[in-house]
Amino acid sequence: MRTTVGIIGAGPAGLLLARMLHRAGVDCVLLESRDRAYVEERQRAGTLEQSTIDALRAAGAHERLDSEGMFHDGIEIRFARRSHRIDFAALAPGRQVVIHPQTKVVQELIALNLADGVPVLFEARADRVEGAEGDHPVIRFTHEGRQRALHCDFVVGCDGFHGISRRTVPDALTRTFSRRYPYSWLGILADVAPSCTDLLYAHSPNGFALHSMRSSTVSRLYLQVPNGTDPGDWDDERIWDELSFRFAVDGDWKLDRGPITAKSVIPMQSFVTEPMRHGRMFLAGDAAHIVPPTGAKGLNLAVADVVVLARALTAWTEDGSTELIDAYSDTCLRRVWQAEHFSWFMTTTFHREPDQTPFEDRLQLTQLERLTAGGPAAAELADNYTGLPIG
Ligand code: FAS
Ligand code: PHB
Repeated sequence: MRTTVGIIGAGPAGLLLARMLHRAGVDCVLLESRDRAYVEERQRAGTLEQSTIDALRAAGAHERLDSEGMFHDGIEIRFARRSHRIDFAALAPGRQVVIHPQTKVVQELIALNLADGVPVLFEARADRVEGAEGDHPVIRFTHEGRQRALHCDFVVGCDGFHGISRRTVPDALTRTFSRRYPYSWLGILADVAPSCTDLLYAHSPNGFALHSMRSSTVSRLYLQVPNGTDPGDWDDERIWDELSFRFAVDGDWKLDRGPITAKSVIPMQSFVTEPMRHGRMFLAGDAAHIVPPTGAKGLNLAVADVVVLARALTAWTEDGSTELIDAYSDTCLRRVWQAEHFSWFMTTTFHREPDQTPFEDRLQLTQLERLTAGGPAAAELADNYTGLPIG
């Protein structure tokens, strides 16, 4: 097989890149190791920032977003039994976020790519990338029990944190930066209407909790738990009791309960690899960086990477120019590190470390007071949360 751009991974990054390249007339082939049903049903992100909304609209991949998405002009922050709203309309005029699950984004992008005849090969596992240092890289992959080769001009690793593409880069040529957090999230899906209008982030003496949603009848909630927590140790009543404690606020608000239909524990890690390029292979999305989900940036960073890369690969195809290709890694990393900092900031402000001291408790409360006082700290939060412009 031969193509201009060989893409590894049919997550949001790979699927959106394939659509943008196809619409720009650039040939590509997308290899995905899992089957279509698995990829379409994997529960993950839920919040899209303005730049992602804009990118999906520009790529003609917004029909379900605009018809099913739950658009929000703010978030709620709760601590010390008080609630505060971060008003995006006032602090980041013209920018919103939308609750639109990653599953729906992926489903729409798969349908659009297949309808346009973009070669998306499911159950096609990339085993290694050869010749990335030269002008004709090859992806060796296994599909339908056969060893096959995809000859490319460029390879893009959109294969997530556990994929193979990052490992193709020699250790001596890469720098990695990482932090693991001493806590995880227990995430649930529940058949109950959300008890809040906007996303609700709560700091409490027992730790962090987040109330999100998937529809007017399905809620998505998370609570901080110790690393290594077994979801089986948390029955519905224990989960709802603990969430009610963490969301407690003066007044008559209460957390509505319902049957929990899914439970999972999500570890928290910050990670960046530099550079995001090795010869004719580029890394995009979780293959290059991950963030703790507190800032809702993971999916959004993946989108921003491929928007930058699609422009660069299209320019090369049109006139052989390499300026944008050569700038790809630095352009993306500037924004990646902004999002890494914001995600670290949100995570360490809202979560209680296992050995946290009373002094650190007070620092967190002081930081939360600054964020909710409506001044520059609130503006910076709104700016980051609704998404910085894509470079
Ligand atoms: P993805 O990991 O989505 O996709 C990579 C794809 O590559 C997968 O389909 C995989 O099967 C495929 N692949 C891997 N190796 C391959 C190989 N050798 N050959 C072929 N294909 C291969 N972000 C948020 O903003 N908010 C959240 O709440 C949130 N929750 C998360 C929960 C979990 C459990 C995880 C793991 C992540 C979460 N994230 C969240 C982050 C997540 O949404 C990612 O940022 C997003 O999926 C990144 O998209 P991609 O870079 O496309 O990678
Ligand atoms: C979600 O809806 O899954 C979600 C929302 C905001 C976050 C993390 C997850 O910060």
